[in-house]
Amino acid sequence: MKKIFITGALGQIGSELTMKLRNIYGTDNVIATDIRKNDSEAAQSGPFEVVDVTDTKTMIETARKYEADTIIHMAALLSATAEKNPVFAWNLNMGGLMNALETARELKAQFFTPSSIGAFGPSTPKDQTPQDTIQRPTTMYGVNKVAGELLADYYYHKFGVDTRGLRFPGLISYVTPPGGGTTDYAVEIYYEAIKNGRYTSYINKGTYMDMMYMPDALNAIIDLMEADSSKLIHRNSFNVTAMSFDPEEIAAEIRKSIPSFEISYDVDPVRQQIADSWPNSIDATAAKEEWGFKAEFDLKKMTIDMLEKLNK
Ligand code: AKB
Repeated sequence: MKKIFITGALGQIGSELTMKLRNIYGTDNVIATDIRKNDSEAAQSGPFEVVDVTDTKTMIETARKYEADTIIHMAALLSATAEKNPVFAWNLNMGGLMNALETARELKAQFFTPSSIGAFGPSTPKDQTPQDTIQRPTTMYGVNKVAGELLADYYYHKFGVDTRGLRFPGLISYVTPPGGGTTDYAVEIYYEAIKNGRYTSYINKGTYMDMMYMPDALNAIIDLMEADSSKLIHRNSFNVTAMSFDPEEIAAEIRKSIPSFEISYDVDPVRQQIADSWPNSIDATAAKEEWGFKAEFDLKKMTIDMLEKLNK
């Protein structure tokens, strides 16, 4: 049985991933860690340790204590927060990643960390962005993600660490809200639709970005980690996506369930500029071919599920 050590386990992805992994691999085999403990299920339902990812010694010692054979490194600042404090973002995102990779090397563990559509930039082809293409991002988050993809490749080639990764689009979930991302509007809109019947979007109409529903994102992580290593050509990091829409399209979909729903705009120049530098839609063919990536939820199915779950 695996022994999985997760950083950022109380974050947007980590909190749901921890619970799903505990269901599959057993509660005691999934060690959740984060910078602080809270009352969430992920923190309370099984092993939990306070770990600051910039502290190399504590990370390695804690992972060793549990004899971890898999490191899932989720702790990171998202795009909009990173833009507000780029030096801190570099130190946390790159320092944390380096420590997590070193932990995997020391323990001879398998390794996963997410990249993002943020690893692309204004000179990247915008539509059906290929797996292998120009990556010259103009945000600190994007710089971190490109460097992270390369660093994970380096650890595979140089030290034989079994590193794997996905370029995630915006992730939508009704469980733990995201914080500090550019794609967060696509989560907030559902909460506001239920609460107030209206939403003021900080992203302008006509701005298309890739998105995915959290259950598909969690399955993608697990499927990639379980995939036959010899079939992986790309490893770090695969384009994955389930849908691409702009604020008007998601609003129209919500209106099918809440006909009076209204959207208005108060564009945030910082997050709009980030969104404008990212692709409209990415091509996930490599992920489909190399390890069978598949997404179950499109915009319609996700909207029905989100509204139903948030209504409860
Ligand atoms: C963000 O908006 O920063 C993230 C991402 C797409 O990586 N959701």
